[in-house]
Order: sequence, then C-alpha cells, then structure tokens
Amino acid sequence: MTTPSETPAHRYNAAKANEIETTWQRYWNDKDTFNAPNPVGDLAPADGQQLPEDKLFVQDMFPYPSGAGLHVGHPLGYIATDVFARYHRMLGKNVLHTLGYDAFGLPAEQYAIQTGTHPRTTTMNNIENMRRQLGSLGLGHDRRRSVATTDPEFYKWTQWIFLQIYNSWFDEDQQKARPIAELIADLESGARTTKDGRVYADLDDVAKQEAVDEFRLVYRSNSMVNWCPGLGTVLANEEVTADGRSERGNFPVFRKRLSQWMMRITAYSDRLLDDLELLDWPEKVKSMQRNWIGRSRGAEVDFTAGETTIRVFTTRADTLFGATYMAIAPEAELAAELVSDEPYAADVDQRWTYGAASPQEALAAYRRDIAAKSDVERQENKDKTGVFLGTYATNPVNGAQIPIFAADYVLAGYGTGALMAVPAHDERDYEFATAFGVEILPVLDGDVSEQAFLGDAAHINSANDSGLGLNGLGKDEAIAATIAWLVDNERGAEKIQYKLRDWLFARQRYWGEPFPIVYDDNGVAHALPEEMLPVELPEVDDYAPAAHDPNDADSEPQPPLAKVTDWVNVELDLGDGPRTYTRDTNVMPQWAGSSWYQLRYVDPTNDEKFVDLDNERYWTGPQPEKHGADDPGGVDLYVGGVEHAVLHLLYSRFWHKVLYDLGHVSSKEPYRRLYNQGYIQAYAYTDARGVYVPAEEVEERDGKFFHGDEEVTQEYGKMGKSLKNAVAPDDIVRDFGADTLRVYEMSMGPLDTSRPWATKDVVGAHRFLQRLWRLVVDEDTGEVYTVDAELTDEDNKQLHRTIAGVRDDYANLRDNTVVAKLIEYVNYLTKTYPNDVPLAAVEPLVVMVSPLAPHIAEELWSKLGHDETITFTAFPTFDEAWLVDDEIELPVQVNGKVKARIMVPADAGQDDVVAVALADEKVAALVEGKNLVKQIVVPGRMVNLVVK
Ligand code: ANZ
Repeated sequence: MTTPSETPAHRYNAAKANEIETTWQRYWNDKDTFNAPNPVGDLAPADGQQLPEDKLFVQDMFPYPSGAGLHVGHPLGYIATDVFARYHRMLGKNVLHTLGYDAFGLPAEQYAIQTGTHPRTTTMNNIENMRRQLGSLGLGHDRRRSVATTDPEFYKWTQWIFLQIYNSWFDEDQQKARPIAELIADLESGARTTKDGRVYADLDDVAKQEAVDEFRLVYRSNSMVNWCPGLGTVLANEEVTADGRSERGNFPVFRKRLSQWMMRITAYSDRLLDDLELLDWPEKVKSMQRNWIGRSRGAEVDFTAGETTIRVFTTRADTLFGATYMAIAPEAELAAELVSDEPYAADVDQRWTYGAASPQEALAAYRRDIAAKSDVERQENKDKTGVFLGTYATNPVNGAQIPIFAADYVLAGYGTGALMAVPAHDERDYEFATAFGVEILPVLDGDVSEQAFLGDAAHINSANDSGLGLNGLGKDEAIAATIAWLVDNERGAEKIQYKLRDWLFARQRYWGEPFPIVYDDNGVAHALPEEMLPVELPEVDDYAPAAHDPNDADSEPQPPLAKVTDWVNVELDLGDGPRTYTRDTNVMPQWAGSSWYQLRYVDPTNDEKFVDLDNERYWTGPQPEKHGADDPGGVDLYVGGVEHAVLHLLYSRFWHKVLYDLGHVSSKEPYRRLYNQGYIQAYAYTDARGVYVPAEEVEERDGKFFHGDEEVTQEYGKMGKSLKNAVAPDDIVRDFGADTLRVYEMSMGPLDTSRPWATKDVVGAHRFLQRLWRLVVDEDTGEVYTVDAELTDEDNKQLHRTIAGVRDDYANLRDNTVVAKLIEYVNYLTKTYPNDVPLAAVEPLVVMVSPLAPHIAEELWSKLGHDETITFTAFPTFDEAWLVDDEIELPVQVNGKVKARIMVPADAGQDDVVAVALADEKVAALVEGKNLVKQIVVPGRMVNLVVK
C-alpha cells in the first residue's frame, strides 16, 4: 500500500500501523513486559515481593518448526490465547504464556539425509523464522520460558522422566506407580513373588534382574511392527499403504517381531478413563479417549481341544450355545499349537483348505499372505479369509465339537487372540460363516436368514443338563447366569478388557532423544544414573539408517546411531568400577517431549529439577476453592486442534500421572481445561489436468472461476503450500498491520468453528481500527481530540453495556462478539462526538480494545498521556444501574390479538401502563364506544384488554 500525497500525515494506514507496531514490540521486548514471575528459583522476583495469588496459565499446542513457515491459519489459536492472556493481565492476574517448539522429527532428518545439513541447523533456522513471524503479530510471550525439545537442557529432563518411569512399577492394589526399589525390597523380604510366582531369593542375579524388569513401567518386548528394509526403519501403521508398501518410497513392508521399548500405559487404563470426569474438556475429545481406551466388560471362557485350553474373551457370554466355530489370530502361538500335522481329510470342504494339502501348509501360506496387512484392514475387510486347522474344540456348555480356524479378522493383540464365533449374532462371524459354509445357529429369538440378528430378544436354544438354562431370559440376566455357571464349573470368569495397547516407544532414527540406557557384556540393560544426563546425540556425517535389500524380510533394523561406534561403545563406572558398555541406539518417538513440556514452561531454567514443586503447585496445582473439591489441577487453558485428541493428550496424561504418583507434581492431570479451535480454511483451484493453480491469481466472473483464460474448479478445505492457496501472515502484516490481522482473525466467527479466509475482507477490520484512531487523533496534526466533558446518560448507558458485554465475551473466548460490540460503541461515539470525544468515554474503549489490538491501543494510550504500558491497566468495570432499561416495549392485546406496541417506563405501575395503552391511537379506536370489561398487565411482558 502506498501513501498518496493527499493522505493526511497522521492517518492510520499500513505504514502507520507498521511504525506503531515496531515501536511497541521493541518496548515490550526491552521492558520484558510479559515475563511472569515464579514463586521460587531463577524467575522469582528479585526483591522477594509477593506474587499475586490469582494466576492464569494459558498454553497453545506445541508447534513443529516447519521449513514452510506459517500461513495465516496457524496463528488463529495463538492470537486467541494472547487475547485471553492480555485480558486476564488486566484483571490483575499473574499470567504465564509462552510458546516453545516441538522440534525433533522426520522432516529435518529427511532434509539432512538429502543435503547433509545437520538437523539442528535446519531446526534452528526454522525456529528463528517462526519466532520472527510470531513476534510480528505482537504475541505477549514470556520468552525466557520458550523451550525447544531439541535443546540438551530440555531433553536431559525428558531422559530423566524416562528414567523415573523406567524405575517404577504399577502397584495394582494401590492403583499407582511406586519406585522399583520398593518392589525389590518386597521381593527380597518374600512379601511378594515374581510375576510367575517364583521365590525371588532362589534366583540367580540375571534371573533376578529379569524378574524385576517384568514389573517396570518401561520394558522391552517382542512386538509386531511394520519393518521396511528399503527405508531401513519401522513404520507407523499410518505410514503403510493399503497394499502393504511404504507411503514414502513405495517399498515392501513386512510385519515382523522385533524387540522394542514399550511403555506400560495400559496399567493406567482405569485412571485415564475415570479421571476424564474431572476435566473441563470438549465432550467429543473425552469420548474419543474413552473409545481409544475401550474398556469392555465381559468374560473369559475356556474351550478345550485335546490337552490344549483355548481361552477366549467375549462380551456376550450369553450366546455360548450359538458358538459354532472358533477363530484364532493366525500369528498367535496357539494357532501353531493347534494345527494338525495330518493332511486334510478327503471330505473336507474345499473352501477350508486354502488350496493346500495339509493344515500346516495352509497356515504357513496364509501367514505369509497376511503378513503385511494392518490391523484396521484386517478388521474392516468384508471378504473374510481363513484356514481350517484340522482340529476341533469342545464347547464347555454343551460339549459340541466345533471346528477351529485361523482367521485374520481376529487380532493377535486383543483379548486372548482367540474368539468363539457366534455367526447368528455377530456380523463378522456371520460373514465368515457364510463364506465358509459353517452352521449359523440362532440363540436369540430373531431372524438370521439374511444377516446376523444384533437386536435384543429372548434367548432360545440355550439350555444344558447341568443347570444352565437361559431360554426366555433377556441379555443382562443371561450374561449373569452364564458367568455364574462358568465360575461354578471352573470354565471361565468375569473379565474386563481394554483396547488400549502399550506404547511402542522406540524409533530407529537419528533426530530424537537418545535413551539413557546401556547394555553390559551379557546384554543386560542398565539405566544411567541422573548425573550422566543428558546423553547427548552424537555428531554424525550420515543421518540415514542403513538400507537393506528392500525384499529381505529377514533383515534387521540398524539405526543411524549404531554406526557411531565410538559413541556406542563407552567405558562407564556405574558403581562397580569402570567397565565397557554399549549404548542403546534407538531414539524416543516424537511424542516424548510434548508429553511434559508444560511443566518445563513453569520452571525453564531450573537445572536442579525438571520443575520445582513450589512453582508447579503455584501454576498448576489443584484449586479446590476455585474449581471444586475434585479439581485435578493442570494448565488453566490449553488451546489446540482436535487432531491431538488421542495420542498426545493420552501420552501426556499418562506421564503426568506417573509423575504425580511419584510425588514430583501436585496436579493429577496436565490440562484442566481444553479448547479446540476451528481451522482457517481456504478455497483452492485446479485446472483441467487437476493441477493446483495459485489461488491469488484466480478471478471470479459470473459465478465462474478463471486463471487467465482457463476456467478452473474451486475446492474448499485446507490451506497449504501444496494447494497453492497459503496466505503468509507476513504479507497481511505488511499490507494492513498486525492489529488488523488479529482483529480480522478474531472477528471471523466463533473460535471453535472453521471459517474461510478471505483477504478481501481483511480491510473491514482495518477500517474499524482507522475509525477508532480518528475518534481520538486528528489525522492532520496528530493531536488528540479528547475533551474533559461529563458523560451524558446515553453515553454512560452505551459505555457500561459495552463493558459488561465485552467482559463476558473475553472471559468466554467469544472474541468475535467482542469485536462486534466495540465496533458498535466506536460508531456511536463517532456519530455523537466527531471531533470532541470525552476522555471518560474513550479511555475505557482503548483499554477494551487492547487485548485484541494491543499496538494501536498502546499508541493511543500514550497519546492520552500515560507513561506506562497499557498491559497492566485495570480492565474497566461497569455499574449495573446503567444496564437496566429505563423504558421498555410492551405488546398490547385487544380481545386476544396484538394490536399495538407501547413504550412505558420500566418501573411504571399497572394503572399507568393501562393509561398509556388506552392513549395509543390504534387501541383508542378499538376501545371507543365499547365497554372495557377486563384489563390485565403482565409486568414486563404485555397488556391484555378485553372490550365488549
Ligand atoms: C462372542 C460374541 C457374540 C461376541 C456376539 C460378540 C457378539 P469389544 O466389545 O470390542 O471388546 N473378539 C474377542 N477377541 C477378539 C480378537 N482378538 N479380535 C477380534 N475380535 C475379538 O469386542 C469383544 C468381542 O469381539 C468379543 O465378544 C468377541 O466376539 C470378539 F453376539 O464373543 B464376541
């Protein structure tokens, strides 16, 4: 935007806005305006001054410092939290608000592999760029608290927390984590036995260590992972395509059992589920967490096949009489145990044999074919597959002999990895039974001719000679009766099952936190003592994991760190003299740092502890007086996208609970209140080939869209570089100023809904700020217009209403309606006082504007004669008296129909109201010459006149 020569010298335009913004951003930086003091430690006030008891900790979800920089969609939440933080500073609260960087991860590493640039260099550059972009928006962050997960001073504590978790076990009786030393003491004294019931004292040293390891909250396990030899790494399920290849590179992916670090999050299933009740979170997110944890109540039932017991988990024990086959996860040990070593009988159904001569061959071929399928695929595939194992099981309730299959819709990792199939009443079993010609036997009184009957109905065909009779019973009674019978006959028990799996906690990559673990000559793992932290990432020249023959399923991952032999092999004294060890060469997954960063914000420079308990208690401790007796504590407001509903928010709750159990924090939960902001979306345009064209070059003509002469197709959705529709905040700041961008983004609609970006609408927000400026400042001279006049009653009414409404809106994150109310008030003042606005009307306005548009507010505030920043000025209060309407409108009914509306004083008596009604022209005409037989006044609501 250029400034034509006739433009007044002191007009609020882009140039003016940029000048003001630079000035105030520098001021805030120089004065450390947004530094929030701590009770104790480095960040405590120097003079020992008391902190305000009232505090607010507001936090944005941790961004990844991407090389692409920010587009205008990213700061939506950051602006909203800044407005919220600024508002609360004006209420006298000590406000903690900062922003750090979740900076480990794949993009920097991929870039390093391609270019040889150290990921730290890339990461630091990206952080620098983001800081600059965010700084230009005037976000009031405490910069001392801005951490990056990649800083050794930060990841030292990530490793320390890992060790806390590693050195703990979960006491089922107390339902909490306890130090592993307490377990060892119990084992040594004989108060407890090992997991498999052995006496600890009888074991040798290695067996002792193994027995203890089985209890730890961090453990190594052989688990199935997606191994991609071509990329040299294991992949997450989301990184594998439907046909079992890597999303990146299109290499084959194999399901492989690998020894991996796991975290025992499942120990916390009940607490993670039950404590959701304590949280002020969107119901949607709570229910996503509930589903993810997936607690089902059911029963375990034992079937037998020869010597072998097949234990299944079922939520419908009441349907046992309808079990007509069993299905086992193909990769389960049990399948190998049960498979017959005889060839298939000559009369076996051909559909059951997988084209093989024997069950063993069939199972082997089947296992190979499904190795690459993901769990989701296996569950959702309607075309059921499987192989008959050549053996039969005995149904415990009626002795029926039912065939046993291996089928991939049974998951190895859920329940017992085996199920009793009741095709009549389970959709997946129905599909399988239909495909394989297995009997479908109804045990509920419903139609099963076309599909499984899933409704509720009385039981049929369900009785045996040994005291179990379910016929005629409903579901709950029948389940209870069956379980009681199973328990009496020692064939089963009640069981609670969870969907939640333990957390696979290792990656074979470079750019992550190294594990504080070394192995001795016997391969026994040792946790490093605290003094040896951080274990720093070694410098390397080659960031790539060792590649393998892409088709070699038997190859083993060799992480990049394994190549750094002089780092891997170390001599350490772990208490028994110097010895040589080898380091663990995995790194932690990207979720590690974000699982606890809020605690570091609280005490970022503490080098004695990850957070001092006094500081933690002040910022995130429970506040029963304020939030009720059940308050778990935690960050006061956490704002971010709903895409983090499960993983991040479940992992951080888990870590927090362990830290709570061990006494390191006073809060039970990391985030007391969660708010999901919507997204800024945008139109994108594709040409005839389906290729994106730059959105800013597209023109609309007669409802059609053109790029040059070519008509293009409009889509609506995400904003991003690849869609060529990203708008950089830098451009909007340059063309309008940061305050305009802030006001525009906040005014687009309710914060929790998504909205389309429209650069052409930004000017509306800019004009509002221009009007505000003009109300106070003479555009020609730069002098202020304000006068020391008394406010009229109408002025007071407008002002106090605005204050009341705006306070309520700010407190509830309704910044869009704040903007609407401020616009209205500015318009009122502009009309009433074009160039002599009373100071008493305009000072509170400037204060009210300041959370939204802090730079212009600071400038006006200083023009109005204040020397100090507006940041801590008390937010205006209102007088209730000005909120009551002195006149109200009432409808007047004559013989039941509304005929007129009258204005009466709010406190008018009944007789006065009737008098005003009768004086109304229309009413008078209707009443004239008639008898007024009844007059009813419903105060504040209406007048009803009956005439004859
Ligand atoms: C018999 C039955 C009859 C079942 C019926 C359901 C309906 P939720 O509720 O999700 O916990 N199941 C058990 N183990 C399985 C595994 N490893 N892979 C796939 N499915 C498995 O699911 C529990 C039900 O899922 C169990 O109850 C079992 O089928 C199946 F009319 O048993 B049911």
